[in-house]
Amino acid sequence: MKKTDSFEASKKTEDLSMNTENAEGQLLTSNHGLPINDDQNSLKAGERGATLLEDFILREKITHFDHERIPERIVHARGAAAHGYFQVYESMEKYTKAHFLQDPSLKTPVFVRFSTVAGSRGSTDLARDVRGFAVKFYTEQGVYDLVGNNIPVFFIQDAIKFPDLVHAVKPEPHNEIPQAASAHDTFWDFISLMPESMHMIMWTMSDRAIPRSYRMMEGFGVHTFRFINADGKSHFVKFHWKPLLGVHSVCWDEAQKISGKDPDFHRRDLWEAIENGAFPEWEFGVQLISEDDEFKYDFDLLDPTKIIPEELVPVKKIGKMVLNRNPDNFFAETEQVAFHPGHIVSGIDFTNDPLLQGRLFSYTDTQLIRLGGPNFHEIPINRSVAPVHNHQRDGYMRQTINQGRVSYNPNSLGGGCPFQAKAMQGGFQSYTERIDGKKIRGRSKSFFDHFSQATLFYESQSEAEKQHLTDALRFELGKVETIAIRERMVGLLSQINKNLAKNVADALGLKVPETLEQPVNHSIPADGNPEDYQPVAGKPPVKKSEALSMNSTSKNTIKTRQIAVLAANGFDEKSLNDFKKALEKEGAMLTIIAPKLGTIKSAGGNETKVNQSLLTAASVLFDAVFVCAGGKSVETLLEEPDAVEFVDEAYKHCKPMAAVGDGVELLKASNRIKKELGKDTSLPLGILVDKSPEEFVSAIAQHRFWEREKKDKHLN
Ligand code: HDD
Repeated sequence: MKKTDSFEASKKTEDLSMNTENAEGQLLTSNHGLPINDDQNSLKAGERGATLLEDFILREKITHFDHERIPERIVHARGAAAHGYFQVYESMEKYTKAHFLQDPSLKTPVFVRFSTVAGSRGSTDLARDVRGFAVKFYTEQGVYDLVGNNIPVFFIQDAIKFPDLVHAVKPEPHNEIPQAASAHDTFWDFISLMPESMHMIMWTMSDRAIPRSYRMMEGFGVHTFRFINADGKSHFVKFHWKPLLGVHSVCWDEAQKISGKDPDFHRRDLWEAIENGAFPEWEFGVQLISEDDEFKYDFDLLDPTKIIPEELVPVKKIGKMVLNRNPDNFFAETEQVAFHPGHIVSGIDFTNDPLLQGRLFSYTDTQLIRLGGPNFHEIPINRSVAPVHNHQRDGYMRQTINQGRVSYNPNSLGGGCPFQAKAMQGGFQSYTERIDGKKIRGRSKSFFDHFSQATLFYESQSEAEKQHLTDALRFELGKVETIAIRERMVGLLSQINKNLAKNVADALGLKVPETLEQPVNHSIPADGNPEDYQPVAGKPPVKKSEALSMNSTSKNTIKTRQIAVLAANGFDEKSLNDFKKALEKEGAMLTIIAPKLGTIKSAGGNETKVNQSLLTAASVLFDAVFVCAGGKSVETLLEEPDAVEFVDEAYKHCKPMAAVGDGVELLKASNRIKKELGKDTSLPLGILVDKSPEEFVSAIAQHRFWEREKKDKHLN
């Protein structure tokens, strides 16, 4: 029995089981149930003869194969997903009547898909990119989709700009280059003309865009939504997912190398954690704002390029989500799942955020082409566990067999069924928001402060994070060929932080203009007066926000961390066993890496299984390195250039490393480490020689020792 089977079968799992198929012990058949006798040869006219058109078995097999592919998602094509459940901590009745947020004993099944945005289905997981974080709740009142990202803001303020944004970031249309990367001219051309994207750019250039794992990312609903309670009272709400493992990232050099060594790194990580029973968990948080406070802030709650700093409105944790089951079939579930921000339930409603309003159109529309017609809600993974009764009929691939002659409302022949649901029966009623205004194509002036929250984000980062953000901009703009685009970007960055602009400009061989002119907003109507569309200088809502820095994330666990153990014949068994015991007790996973596969013998003659050879393993795929003691073992490793490179790279990527006894000699074989070890008697940060396993556990929990990196002089 698989570990995951032992978990309480959710309602959705039961529902899916009606469509699951298992061929174990069964005969091979055609799609129509005919047992097949020969699946090796087509039907021919004579042994060497031509294949006959009559061969319906061949034709069925090839035809089905020819039609196996569906269009990939226009964005978020690359993804991985898992099943799980959500449970609220206490009733949220005061704020919302949403059924799944009332009863702490209720487990609502969920299906969650994580994704990158720009790359195609087969692209690398480690692209510098936003990550999608889409949650489908199968509630007793119908499907609720929270279609969010791992970044709380967006590039643009109005959905009408979405096709432009996506065309700019996707591979360039003339040569389809580059794949899954924003580091090219068309992306930065667009961005440099859209000052509203600056806050999001700070996030996407930060290490948040290269997560260590899907399991170590935050999620955000981005828009301001509404909670509506049973009395019809509304509160504005922002949604958050906070991972229990903390928020962690890799560094850019590592990300690029992982892309080669294991492009499925995040997909594999999620899959393996669940198979190993280390179920990923997130707390669900809400920021609640009363209706009366709609205009209390300097920014507009409807503007999706703004956050509400947690210092102003704290995140109230109201529940937990656990992912405990991998999909049975990638295509049927992960590929065919169809999310839509418009799938909501009573107790939750939209606001007039113009980005959200456009999304409400786009998602159903895209599923119609991607999944081939209007019945995609019947595909098992999309099917509601709440019963579905209405007068919608027919269309391609209809599964439901509706009985009776009535498919209209009102009707008397069907006794008026199905009945409209009263509010008390869960019938959805839109919030009766008062709207007074002229019909205009335009944007509210309250959306025009494009820089203050970008500044807040930058200034809330730790030194190391600022350095990484600067380096990311240097990299991305360094790949841009058009000098004018780089110059425009330096101009925009100087509105955010002068040192940031200077440090980026230096690397690009540019100068920051002495006098900082207001940047021109090119995103204006043809007859618009440019004066009316210039960004306004706002004040950051708070000076610094700790929640924006990954440095302040929880660093109290090493659960599921991957530890590389370097050893060869002659290793010291006791030191390995001591470390293994202590690390595994805390939930870390050890991989024994030796020059060759098979087994290695300890100095005492006992054999241990090798999990990977130096050929298949790579330092970038691990969180920390342990070098075993044992003179002969270390001697063998020293002769292996791959072993030396392994520790050298782990050092470069600021990972915790431990060596016992002669193991330190392998560390010294790396020039970088030798130089640092030689500096004074104290060891460089995160390097533990002859220390206890417990000290290594604490070091791994720190994730990285960024202090080892070279820093720019002017960072702040
Ligand atoms: Fe979107 C997919 C998240 C703006 C149009 N979006 C998609 C997915 C996520 C998001 C996570 C993948 C869902 C899955 O795993 O299947 N999108 C966002 C967020 C946005 C956002 C957080 C801003 C706050 N999106 C956005 C706009 C539009 C779209 C403004 C169009 C006007 N998004 C789509 C889409 C996709 C999609 C084209 C592609 C595949 C799909 O819907 O099912 O309709």
